[in-house]
Amino acid sequence: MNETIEMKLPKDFMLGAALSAWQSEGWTDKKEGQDSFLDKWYKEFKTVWHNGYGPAVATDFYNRYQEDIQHMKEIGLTHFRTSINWARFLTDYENAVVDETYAAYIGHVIDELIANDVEPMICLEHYELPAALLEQHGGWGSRHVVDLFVKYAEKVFERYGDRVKHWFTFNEPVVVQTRVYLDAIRWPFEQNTKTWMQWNYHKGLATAKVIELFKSMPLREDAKIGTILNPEVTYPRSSASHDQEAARMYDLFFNRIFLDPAIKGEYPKELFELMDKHDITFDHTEEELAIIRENTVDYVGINLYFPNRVKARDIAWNPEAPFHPAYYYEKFDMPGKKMNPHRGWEIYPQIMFDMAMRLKEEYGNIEWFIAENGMGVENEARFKNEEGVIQDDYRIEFISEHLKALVEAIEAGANCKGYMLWAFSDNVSPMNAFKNRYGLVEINLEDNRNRTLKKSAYWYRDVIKSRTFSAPNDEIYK
Ligand code: BGP
Repeated sequence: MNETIEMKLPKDFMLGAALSAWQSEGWTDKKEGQDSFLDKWYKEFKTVWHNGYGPAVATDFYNRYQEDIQHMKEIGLTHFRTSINWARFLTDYENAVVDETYAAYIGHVIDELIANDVEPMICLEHYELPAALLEQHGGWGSRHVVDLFVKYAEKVFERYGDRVKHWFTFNEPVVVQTRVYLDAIRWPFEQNTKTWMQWNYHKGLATAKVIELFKSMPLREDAKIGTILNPEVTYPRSSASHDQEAARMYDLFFNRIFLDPAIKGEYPKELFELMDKHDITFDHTEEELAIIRENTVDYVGINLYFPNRVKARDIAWNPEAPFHPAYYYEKFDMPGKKMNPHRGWEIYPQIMFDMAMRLKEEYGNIEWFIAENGMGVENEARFKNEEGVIQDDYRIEFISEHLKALVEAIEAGANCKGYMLWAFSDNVSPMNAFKNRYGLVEINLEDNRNRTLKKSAYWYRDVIKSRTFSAPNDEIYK
């Protein structure tokens, strides 16, 4: 047994949980032509979706949000983060014609949250790019799609800007194009590094343009806007300079490409040099770069689950292959690392502390919070007790270790304002669907998707109430 230590959380520290629209709501009332990129991928290439589950029903949040919000209230979540499904919010993307049925549903969800003392946090895109815009314009490869996103954002702010305080442009904007165009491991399996880079840039530009719009609109006075990023804390294999360089390159291509424009308003100069060298420079104008410079975020949400470990390449990059940033690094499989075997992710709470110090030292100690962290575990039903409650002590340990590292970072001066667990309830992941369960609340697929709180939900409730928790004391983060 580990020795434990009592930890105290700051008084106003946000303690909530997250979900997204497409991973929870299901397709009730969805109209023809309202597929998102994820819906389309599910329809076109179902074989890769675990046991055939996907966004079609998801957790049926659309029909069951009242019940779910009662559970949020029972747990005492201070905040709930989700997204609005762009593909469903409009019936005509070019002219931003609002789907009144879907918009009314979103309005009800927001009102119900507020009435139950759960502050909503709303993200404008959690991979819900309309499939029609992918087909007609190449998705985020198109400058026109950036403008359509701004039009959509305007409609959203008009409807809910009086009630919602926390706004975000994207969730993990690097992910879709990295899986699709860079690594080509997801439908439609089209490798194109330049397209990857263009998507990265247009999402950065879209964030700045939406912020510009946000500042011009009459919203709640205390309304704030940010973006939710997933920079990976990247550790080099060794202290040798070639390994250090590999980590620095990874960081430039995957982390700084979003962190720098969002927070500092500019791209690293070196990134432009590298893009030129490899002929993948994104199309841009000086005017657009000025918009990025002048419209930085109020705060950032950071999704952080696992460390990234790299080393210098042992084998030279295949000169015939299209350029990939892996030209500069290889993944490093560290012997002895602690694993969550279900998700295949390393467990290393030090990432919380190290990310916090980085934001403090390199990004002006901007306000931020953990927008996602959590543990996906397969076949959790085996951990049920006689009352049918999943005894997810592993999740409680995971959260406490990570929260402890965060509290220690705050004591060391980090400007971290909260922690959102992924996820409020079990939900559908891209491809893995319901395989790995993340929720405080179980969704029982064998029994009409009924909800049951897990042990972690009661534990989290007590943490939120008492603002204290006990954590293993075998590591001190510094
Ligand atoms: C994040 C996403 C979430 C969620 C989570 C869990 O990257 O923002 O939408 O899915 O990861 O990961 P996975 O679904 O791959 O298990």
